[in-house]
Amino acid sequence: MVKEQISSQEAIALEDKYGAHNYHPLPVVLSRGEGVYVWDVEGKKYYDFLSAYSAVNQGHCNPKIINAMVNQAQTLTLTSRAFYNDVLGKYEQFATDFFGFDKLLPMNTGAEAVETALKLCRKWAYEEKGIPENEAEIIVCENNFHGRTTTIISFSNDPVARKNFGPFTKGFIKIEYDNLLALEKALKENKNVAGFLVEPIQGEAGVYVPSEDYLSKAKSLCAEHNVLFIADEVQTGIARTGRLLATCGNCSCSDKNCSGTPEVKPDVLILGKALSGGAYPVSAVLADNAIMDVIKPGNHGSTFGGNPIAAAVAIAALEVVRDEKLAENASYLGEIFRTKLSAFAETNDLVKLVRGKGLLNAILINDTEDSSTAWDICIKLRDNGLLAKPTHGNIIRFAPPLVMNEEQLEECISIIIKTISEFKK
Ligand code: IF1
Repeated sequence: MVKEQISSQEAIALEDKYGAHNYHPLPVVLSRGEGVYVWDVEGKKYYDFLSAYSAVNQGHCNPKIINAMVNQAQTLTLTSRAFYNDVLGKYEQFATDFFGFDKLLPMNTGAEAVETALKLCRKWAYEEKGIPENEAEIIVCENNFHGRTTTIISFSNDPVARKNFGPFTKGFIKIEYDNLLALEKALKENKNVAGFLVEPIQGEAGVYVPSEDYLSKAKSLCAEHNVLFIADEVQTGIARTGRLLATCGNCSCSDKNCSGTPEVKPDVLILGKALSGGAYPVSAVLADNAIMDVIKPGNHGSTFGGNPIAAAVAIAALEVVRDEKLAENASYLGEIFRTKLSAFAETNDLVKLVRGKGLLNAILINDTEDSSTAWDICIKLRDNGLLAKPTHGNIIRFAPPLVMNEEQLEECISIIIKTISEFKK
């Protein structure tokens, strides 16, 4: 049956009546996406400045990715891992070479990949490091976001994500983000530390970019204490921050004058979101053999993990990142964005600061966390043809697809400046 067109109002009413209320979306109903643009059901065109939380780095409905998905979907969609298929091995070889690791464990969502990394780290700790079974501790950071499973929210400090979901999983030590002394103290005081799980930039917390040497020194401290450095690059990976990886481990982007932190190759790398360009749920955990080989048949798995469509889509998504030099583009456009928005912040009382890396940026609105100002500004941005959404309270995240060109970025900067300049509380 042809999809009958419904109005925005009807679509919102259907979701309200028949859908769980686990989100509070901005009131706009999208029906089409192409590159940096999305359209609502009434045909209004917008710049997408959220990119589905950095999953659509390669642009909406990227033709190369969609073609790979359609071709594979017409051939073989799912075998389960009970049998081999002819695409998974090719993808694993391509991706391990692309990111510089020996092996890849394929999953579907970011949270599943984070859970996989936690299990891998614990098993390595018991079997290789010799920590007594069930005694492993994993260090995590305050204000982290790693997903929504019960174990992952067990080490969250976001009351809205945690309340009434207990009892919680044990074995986690929380420290302040971007604080090397706190990490060193935790490593010295706890003899059973297996790993340190960290976001290279804390996205949901409000795009917190740590000190320049944080990641490299944290990795060194972990190495000193024989603790796995686990980088959650679900949001910062795949060229979003102006490099292939925010940890820049064995970067394969051609930007050799990369001014980023020295190579910080994680012991365990977690990817998701834009690993598929937003076309299909694809996530992965990468590690070298000394770590990944603790996983034996039957230890871990998933019905859809490593399915042929996911494998074909992920190869295409990574080829687009490489061939269209998306990391370099994100780095170049990000500089322009932060320079111009910072200059504007100097002249406007509503914007306290601008921060970010590559095309993962945010502005801090000069109002209280519980004010509706950031939300109200996003409503006006929507009216002016640009979609963005606040993270916590008074922070608006700006993360367009990395295929944006300079002319489009300049237009978006004008829309943002105009909207905020005209905004009346
Ligand atoms: C929501 C934002 C939140 C992530 C990192 C793992 C995951 C995510 C660093 C889990 C997912 C999404 C989830 C979505 C909103 C969005 C998000 F930061 F990206 F904006 F919540 F913090 N690691 N982030 O950012 O991946 O299981 O979702 O595939 O849950 O509301 P997932």
